[in-house]
Amino acid sequence: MRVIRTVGELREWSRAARKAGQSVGLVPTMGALHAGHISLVRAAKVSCDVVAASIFVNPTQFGPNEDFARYPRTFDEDCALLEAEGVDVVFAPDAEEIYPEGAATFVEVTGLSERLDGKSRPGHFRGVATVVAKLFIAAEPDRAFFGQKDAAQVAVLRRTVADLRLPVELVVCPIVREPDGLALSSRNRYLSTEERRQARVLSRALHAVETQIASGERSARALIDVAVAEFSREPQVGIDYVTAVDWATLLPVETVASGTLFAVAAFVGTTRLIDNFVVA
Ligand code: PAJ
Repeated sequence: MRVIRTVGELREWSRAARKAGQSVGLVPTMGALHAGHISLVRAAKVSCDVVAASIFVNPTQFGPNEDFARYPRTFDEDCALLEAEGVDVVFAPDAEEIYPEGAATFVEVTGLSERLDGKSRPGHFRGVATVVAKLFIAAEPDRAFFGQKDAAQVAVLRRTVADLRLPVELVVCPIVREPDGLALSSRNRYLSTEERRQARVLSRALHAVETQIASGERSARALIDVAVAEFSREPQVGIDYVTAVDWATLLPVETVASGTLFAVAAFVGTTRLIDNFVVA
């Protein structure tokens, strides 16, 4: 497995692969890899001839009071995991390679970027769209793999790819969970034992909503109330949002239907966790 540090080398590698008739897959990550990330790598391995994973803790997607400085960085362990999965290239640039001195160009997805996580994390999706566009321009992948776990991120990136007419197919992979339902996240490692227990309320609330949908409830208001009631059993957990939205526009719906995104975000201690499901 090759570790590449510069955009120029990554592009050279990708172009050589394409020239040899190979399809190129890209799995963008911020490292601190877990089974959720690995599921993306496996999906990439299945449908692409060669696979690059990027590891870059992107400073522009963190707010001034967020966890950029203490975000877990486990590069050696990450590389061992990726190598075991048969990844061909790890792209691990430093910040100056992605944001050269004086960098002033950003990708801004208006509207969408102010909804869901973008509402409580101003500037977050501008940072995400910018870094992912840069990764796509550098790696020129045929397909790029993302988790449904970050469903609003997926909506923003679909818009970016469509608007910039980037020649890349976005592949969205299912949420990988702990046995008790908690969605895997690099931030789960911030949780104390007690917070880890409290964190189960996110998936429990979603499960309660899914059960109501299965028995015929379609009113978004009623379904949100079901989720909020479940959250109220864990009063230490602070709701950021509980919402039913159109997955493309991230605008609220009144009636849920097939394809509606039902999403939650909540603070467990100081750790912000998210989870969702898409109505079948
Ligand atoms: P990161 O949080 O490292 O996540 C990398 C990818 O893994 C994302 O597409 C995310 O949705 C996916 N992922 C995380 N947890 C998952 C889970 N439990 N099941 C399935 N997939 C999961 O998302 C980012 O990094 C960054 O915003 C990035 C796109 C790399 C841009 O900096």
